[in-house]
Amino acid sequence: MNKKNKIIGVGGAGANIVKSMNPDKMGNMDFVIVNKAGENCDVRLDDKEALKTVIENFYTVFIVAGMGGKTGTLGSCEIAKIAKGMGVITHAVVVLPFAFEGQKRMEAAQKGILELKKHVGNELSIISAEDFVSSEPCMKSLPFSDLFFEINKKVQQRIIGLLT
Ligand SMILES: Nc1nc2c(ncn2[C@@H]2O[C@H](COP(=O)(O)OP(=O)(O)OP(=O)(O)O)[C@@H](O)[C@H]2O)c(=O)[nH]1
Ligand SMILES: [Mg+2]
Repeated sequence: MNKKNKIIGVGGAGANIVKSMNPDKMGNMDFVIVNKAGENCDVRLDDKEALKTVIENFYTVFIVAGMGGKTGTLGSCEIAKIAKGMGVITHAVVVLPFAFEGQKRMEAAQKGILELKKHVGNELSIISAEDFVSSEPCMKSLPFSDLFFEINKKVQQRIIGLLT
């Protein structure tokens, strides 16, 4: 059988993570960016019909987002719910914010994860930006943008791990 997979990047972080991926390393993978109105994307989160079309017929969907903002947090739950309802195998790989982004953002992220778990259950892979950076001493001196670059790579590696 010709397995098909799709990565759906949701929100700003989801979009950046998807754009940073190397398709040559991802096998038979399609990439879609979902974001809110006014943001550059393939599908808008409020276009429910388009969202269903994106999910339809795919063997496995990987939802990717940064937690703690609005679009990625709410959107990943919404997409997971639709995908599960359609009987599609659905994983979510999400990133928890840095501590310095504030308590409010972290709480929103944790709340989002609890909600997401309702839809994807154990198929949830969480990468803590804070833990990742503090576990690698060489990261300390890197600028913010490079940290995101490293985390984006980590998300890609997680998905590759899930594929094999
Ligand atoms: N890995 C990675 N994480 C990011 C990036 N940009 C933002 N983040 C993280 O993702 C979290 C959510 O940010 P965004 O994705 O920009 O937020 P959003 O989902 O678009 O939400 P709204 O814009 O508020 O609707 C942030 O708090 C950061 O921790 C990125 O390029 N890569
Ligand atoms: Mg955004």
